[in-house]
Order: sequence, then structure tokens, then C-alpha cells
Amino acid sequence: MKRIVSGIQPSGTLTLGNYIGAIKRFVELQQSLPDCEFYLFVADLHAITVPQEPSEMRRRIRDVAAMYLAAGIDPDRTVLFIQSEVKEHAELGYLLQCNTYIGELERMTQFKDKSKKQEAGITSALLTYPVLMAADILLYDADAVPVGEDQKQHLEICRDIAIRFNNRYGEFFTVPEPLIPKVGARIMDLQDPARKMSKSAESDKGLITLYDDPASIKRKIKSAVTDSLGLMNYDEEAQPGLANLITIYSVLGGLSPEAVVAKYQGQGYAQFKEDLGNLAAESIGALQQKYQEIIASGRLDEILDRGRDAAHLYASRKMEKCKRKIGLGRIRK
Ligand code: ATP
Ligand code: LTN
Repeated sequence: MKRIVSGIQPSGTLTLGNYIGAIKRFVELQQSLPDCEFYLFVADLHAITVPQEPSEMRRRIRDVAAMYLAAGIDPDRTVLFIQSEVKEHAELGYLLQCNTYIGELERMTQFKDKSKKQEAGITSALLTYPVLMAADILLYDADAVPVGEDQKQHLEICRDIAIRFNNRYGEFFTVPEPLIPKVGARIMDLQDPARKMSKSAESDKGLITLYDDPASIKRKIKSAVTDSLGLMNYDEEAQPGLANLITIYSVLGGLSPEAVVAKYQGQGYAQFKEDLGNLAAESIGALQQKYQEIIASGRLDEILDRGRDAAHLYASRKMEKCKRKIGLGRIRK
């Protein structure tokens, strides 16, 4: 049976970018692929590669899990769990580090970007971040990994690590395919369309979070940077701000970008922005309502316990085999 695996860091407040690029996509796959198994986790071990306030982090871990469920993750279809509760992730991460070169990690753009942002105290775990991510994926023999565009390079190194391991020790890991959406793989900052909308951005002006109230969502969309051409086109190069808004409309409204362009052809941006503001406020409002229901239901812990046990069962078996393959441990007489 094919397995699909993904994760999100509890490194800040979830954004519309996370929802469109990753969460919504995962839910759609879960609904459209009845023959696949799904594993989805809160990547808390990844979040601590940069400083986090402990009590904040603990709250966000629950928030991310609850938001996944609010978005339509079905705990009977998807094994939903917290990464740090399945110790094999860290364990396999170490074994894979022994098959990864410093040079290839130093070339990762996310490492370069994140270490540039920090003046001092760049942790060694920030460098080895993609190796832990490879462990998350290879531990479950994932066939496919749905992520946004920014994770493409990490998926490539994961594939390289798997292939290298298989060449060295014999076929063992499944080499995964990235699943990157055609539309919505990279939602941009509303104030700076050259930058990715990111939950760890310094200012929240250009990002819509999944906790924003309707008035702020509408305000942020209204003040989103566009251009002075006043022409409804889907052109990421020449009109990046507008293209970003069209993308958001397209995904939330279930229309192709071309259909959105056609719908607003000949009109200025104001009406389009107003409608998009309403659409986004409505979609996020519905999510928030479900989120409150999940929190109030008191089911979260039971779901996460079940997820942890199921994930651990798979992971521990794979890990045992992996150690044997490498030659660790003793020979049983
Ligand atoms: P950080 O800014 O702390 O690095 P992030 O917002 O990039 O975090 P991640 O937890 O790293 O979020 O990513 C979770 C998932 O959301 C990944 O699959 C990632 O590709 C996707 N994602 C993140 N930002 C965007 C975006 N702006 N557009 C589309 N997908 C995104
Ligand atoms: N690094 C990812 C989060 C993540 C992930 C994974 C995604 C950690 N482990 C395994 C897919 C599969 C990110 O989106 N920043």
C-alpha cells in the first residue's frame, strides 16, 4: 500500500500559505486516494532548531494538531501525531547523518536564509535539519510527500540520502516523490510579493494567519501591494502581487487562475480585492469554527495518543531493521 507523509513545524502562527500549500492539499489527497495510508505530524523537533519559548511552543503544538483536524484531517484515515513523541525520528536522523555530507547541507537555501537572519548562535541542528526531515519520511517508507515549493530542495536531498543508503547497504528505503501543487505552492507576502508568506516573518502585515478575525483579513487584502497597470492578468513576473491574490482566490474559490482573470476582466482591482477579502474571511472563519469545536470536544489527546502508538509501531520495526542493516548491535546466538 502506498504511504503519504508530511509535517508542519509549530514555529509560529499558521498562515494562509501553510493552509493553501500544505494543509488543504493533504486533506484533498486523503479524500481522493482511498488506497493510500497517511501519516501526518507536528514537527516540533524541527521547530527547536531556532530558539522557541517553551510554554508558547507547547501551546502551538496542540494548535497545529487541532487546525489539521479542523481542516478536515480524518483521524480514522490519517495517523496524526507529534514528532517528538516517536523517538525513532531522532534516532534515524542520527543514523542518516552518518550518510550525509556537510557540503550538501551547507548548500541548502533554507539553511543559508535562516542562518543569515541570525547573527550568532546558529545551531548545528539548523544545518542537519534536512537530515531529520529525511528520517521523518524514510522511517515510514513514504512514496509521496506533499509540501510547498520551498521544501523541494529538502525532498531532493532526502532522495539522495535514500539512494546513497540503498547503494551502500542494499535496497532498504523507498525513494519518495515530492507532491507540489500546481497552483498555490508558494503564497507570497502581501506587502512584499518577492518574499514567501512565512509564519516566522518579523512583521505580520503581509501575512494572513488562520487566527485572524474577518476585519483584519479584509483589511490586509485590501492593502495588499499590487501594481499601477490596472489590468487583470495572471503574470507572476510582471504583476507578482496581483498574481498572488489571483492564486489565493483560485484555491479558495475552486476556480482556475484563468477563470478568476476572466471573471474580473475589465474591472479595476478594488472589486476583486473586496470579493477576495470576503472569500478569505469566510473560508478562514469556517476553519476557526471547526477548530473551536475540536478544542471543545476534548478528543485531541485521545487522537494524538492513538496516532503516536500507530506511528511508533511502524517506526520501531523499520528502525530495528535499519540498525541490523548497518551492522549495529550484537549478533544473536
Ligand atoms: P517557517 O517560516 O518557520 O520556516 P513556514 O511557514 O515556512 O515556517 P513550515 O512549517 O516550514 O512553515 O511549512 C509547512 C508547510 O507549509 C510546508 O509544506 C511548506 O512548504 C508549506 N508552506 C509554508 N509557507 C508556504 C507558502 N507561503 N506558500 C505555500 N506553502 C507554504
Ligand atoms: N521542513 C518542513 C516540515 C517537515 C516536513 C517533514 C514536511 C518536517 N519534516 C517531513 C514533509 C515531510 C517544512 O515544511 N518546513
